Amino acid sequence: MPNSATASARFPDGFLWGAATAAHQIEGSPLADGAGPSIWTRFAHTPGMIVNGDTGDIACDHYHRWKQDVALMRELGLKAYRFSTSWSRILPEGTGRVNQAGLDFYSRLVDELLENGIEPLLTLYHWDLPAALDDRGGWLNRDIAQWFAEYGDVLYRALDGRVKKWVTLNEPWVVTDGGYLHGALAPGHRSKYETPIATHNLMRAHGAAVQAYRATGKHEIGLVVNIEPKYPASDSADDAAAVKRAHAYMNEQYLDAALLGRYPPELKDIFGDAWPQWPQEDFDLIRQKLDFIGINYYTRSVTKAAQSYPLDAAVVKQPLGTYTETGWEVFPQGLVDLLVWAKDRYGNIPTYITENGAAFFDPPVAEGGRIRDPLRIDYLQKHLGAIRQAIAAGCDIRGYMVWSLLDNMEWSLGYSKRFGIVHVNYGTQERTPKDSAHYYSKIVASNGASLGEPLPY
Ligand code: PNW
Repeated sequence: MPNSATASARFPDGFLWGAATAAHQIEGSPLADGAGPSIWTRFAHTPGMIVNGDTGDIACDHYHRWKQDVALMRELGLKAYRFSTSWSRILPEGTGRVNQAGLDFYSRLVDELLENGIEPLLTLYHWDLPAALDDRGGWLNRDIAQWFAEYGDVLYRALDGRVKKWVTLNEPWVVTDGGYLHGALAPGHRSKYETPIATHNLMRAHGAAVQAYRATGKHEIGLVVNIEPKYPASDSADDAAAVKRAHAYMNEQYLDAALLGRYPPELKDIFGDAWPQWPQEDFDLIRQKLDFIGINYYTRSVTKAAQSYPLDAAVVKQPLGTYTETGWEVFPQGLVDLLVWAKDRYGNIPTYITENGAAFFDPPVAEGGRIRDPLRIDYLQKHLGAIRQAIAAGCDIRGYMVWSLLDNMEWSLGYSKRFGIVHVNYGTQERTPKDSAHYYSKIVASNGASLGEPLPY
């Protein structure tokens, strides 16, 4: 049995090493060249919604610096790049008229990636819904399944073949929990009644976009979810029940729908009279054959029964735990546990880790342009070790995308948290690879063999 501490254990041949970003978080220029506004353009311009009043208007200016950013990826030796397209750049009204200039931006980016030997992984929806569609009800309108499939179809026709790995949605749980239940993310609603409807329409849209892909696309398409394993705070029956609720709500809800064609029964207990009955034909649409799943992993939570809305569960902070700057516990074993759980529950579907990474305070750029970020290196080393353990346990893990290539706009936290392996100076837009980028680059070049070497600190 390969052991996570074995220096020589490489990853499987062809393992896809890369980095991830999302359109709204890095591009800037959200209204350039005929693009329509998205709900994030609107949300960020609503006073009080984002830390420090930050917006995505400039972000990392990737909209103008994409070529330089691809060159940077090449210097780091990345084999893949996961990014998202902005729906309202391509369809300013969300449906109907195509804005060719928006489509061309992504077409050039894809060409540049391919010329540099970097495989593109394209996510259709990373949270920036066209504002024009939000005005028509957004994720609460059942028609959105067709709107989303139409948007997907425009991209499939333009890019399939050059893009061979497609993702429908990024993290539907965050879209609904943040956007429709607690209101911390766009569009900022707070409704227990809307939440299951938004979830269901996201999943219908996912199904419709996969169906549309099968009609024109020739490669692979999947779904990306965030999974946060839940562990009980005690051995009490109440805490065990709280863990079951939290796990069903966050982890099972979306994969059960997409892969098993149903929702877990705990959701009815959580949402009570706000939980609708859906027709069987909806599940026939939602449940499509997927070529892979993507899993985003950041942390676990230790969970106890507590009065909370609507879950009746709370996270228990670990006195001996290590926490990142977003308050997330560093817990690599959770990644092993969840990958084994997913394999056992859903069958061994080819899986990519589509996001994993950490926000830590970085010191200022030192002489020689060096940025020392030992905590991020430690985080990466431990989580890659966890992936190797999961592979040894039989999980079909095909690749890893670090979150994130660049420091960027961390949604409602604005620019206050830095997840990049590359530092961005938002004044000058200068990019400086942190020590973690050099560390990761070696891992990529050695297909994981350098993971066993002593850390550079
Ligand atoms: C992901 N949670 O979001 C997103 O896909 C990225 O865009 C984001 O920048 C990154 O993680 C870091 O936050 C998440 O509360 C947001 O469990 C919240 C959670 C998980 C993922």
